[in-house]
Amino acid sequence: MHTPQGSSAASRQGASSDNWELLLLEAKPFDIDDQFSPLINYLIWTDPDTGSVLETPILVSGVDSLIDITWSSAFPGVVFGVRSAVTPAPLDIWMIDIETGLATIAVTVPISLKILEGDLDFSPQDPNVLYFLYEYENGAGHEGLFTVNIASQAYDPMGEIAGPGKAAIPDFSGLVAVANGPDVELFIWDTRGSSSDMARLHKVDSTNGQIIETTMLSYDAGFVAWAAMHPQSQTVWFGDGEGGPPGETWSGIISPVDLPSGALLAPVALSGSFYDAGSVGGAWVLRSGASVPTVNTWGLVVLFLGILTAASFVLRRAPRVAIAGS
Ligand SMILES: [Ca+2]
Ligand SMILES: [Ca+2]
Repeated sequence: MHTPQGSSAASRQGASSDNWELLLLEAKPFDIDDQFSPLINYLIWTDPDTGSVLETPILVSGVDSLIDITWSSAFPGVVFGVRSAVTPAPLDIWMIDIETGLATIAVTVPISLKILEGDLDFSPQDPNVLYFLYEYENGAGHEGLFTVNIASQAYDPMGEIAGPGKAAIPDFSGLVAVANGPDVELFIWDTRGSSSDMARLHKVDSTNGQIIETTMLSYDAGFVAWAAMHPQSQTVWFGDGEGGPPGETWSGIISPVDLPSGALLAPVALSGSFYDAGSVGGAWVLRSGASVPTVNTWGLVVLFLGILTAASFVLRRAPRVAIAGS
């Protein structure tokens, strides 16, 4: 169990009245110019109203240098994360226990990239399907997208994000997957929207990574490190790493915005000693003690029944095959 820390019972109650809580990921020591040194990660339950730490930060073990986290209703009790990679190597999707911080590999994706930063989000239509937006060369504008199904391990590389509205040297960061009828639309920030440092918000086709629509924002989004939608309020929060040119200290601002306009609502500064580097990842997590069958659980049941059916079919067929061959 966690020890309440740094906030009043009243604000704790207010922040968690619907059981959706904001879990941030910090990476220490974070230096924008030297991101390939090993980073120590912490999971931090955060009050979005005040920006304060709610409970004792949880040290992540089993992996280092995680750059983002996200949560799925199919896998209660854990968040999924990816780490930066100094040398191209198959990319592991990690599963991190939200109570203990212990990380284990969920899926290894057959992609070899030098990954700097990124953001994750699960599909609102299929809680097994994970989208990953990745930046794989510092400042060179090479940023791509892939999906992986955590249950089946099916992998779909979409390659680079492309289309009208893309900046000459884009810096894509911050990803949320939003339902639009049966479809999924991806919203992605481009923090190099113009020479005046204003950001762009792209709506992207979730099937091919093509930009559908671009909105020029009227504010400096800083260095967007992550974005995550509150499932009930539909408000999207993003973590603003820094407000100035690369190399500045991360400011640690979290901001709610309206979609699809991208309008900025009321930014909140993270506070407390654990936020000296801001947040590199963030997720809204449903913390509930209720034991509810999940899609993943039912998927395993269906798989088991399928194996039994197939086995009985093969056993019934076997004698006839032997007779036919003799
Ligand atoms: Ca990130
Ligand atoms: Ca995200």
